[in-house]
Amino acid sequence: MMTSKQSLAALMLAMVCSISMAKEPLVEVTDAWVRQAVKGQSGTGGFMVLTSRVPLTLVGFRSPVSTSAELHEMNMQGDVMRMRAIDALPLPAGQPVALQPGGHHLMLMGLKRPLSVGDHLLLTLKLRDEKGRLVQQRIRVPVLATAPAGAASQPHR
Ligand SMILES: [Cu+2]
Repeated sequence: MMTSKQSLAALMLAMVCSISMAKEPLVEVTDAWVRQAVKGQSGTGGFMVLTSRVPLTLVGFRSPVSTSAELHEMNMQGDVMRMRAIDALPLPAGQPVALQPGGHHLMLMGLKRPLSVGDHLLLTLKLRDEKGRLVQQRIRVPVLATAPAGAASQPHR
């Protein structure tokens, strides 16, 4: 038999749990993956599709496995594909925005360890809302050798 103090604590815990369960992440992240990196390799790319529920701007990433995590874009300059860091990528409400090979992507630089297929790593998305407030969302991303099947707009079977 629970004391009233214990049952109150249990009730409060249940309330806290239901609140945090109900709070869905602002950004739905699908097909996220980071490309494997062998020993001695200093950087690698990360890819995902981001669909925000409200208008947000992606302003960067953070990961415990690398000293920096930049948002990059790729552009053709003449015949040469070049990439450069950008500060922000708009995420319009309800519209999927793809970070993919050959386009916008996440660049992990200064890798602290090799990333092997089967590993998972934590990534923090740094986002800014329309009022300029910083919102952070944490995701868990698998390490793969190539893009997951179905990532390229093919319907799921
Ligand atoms: Cu890059």
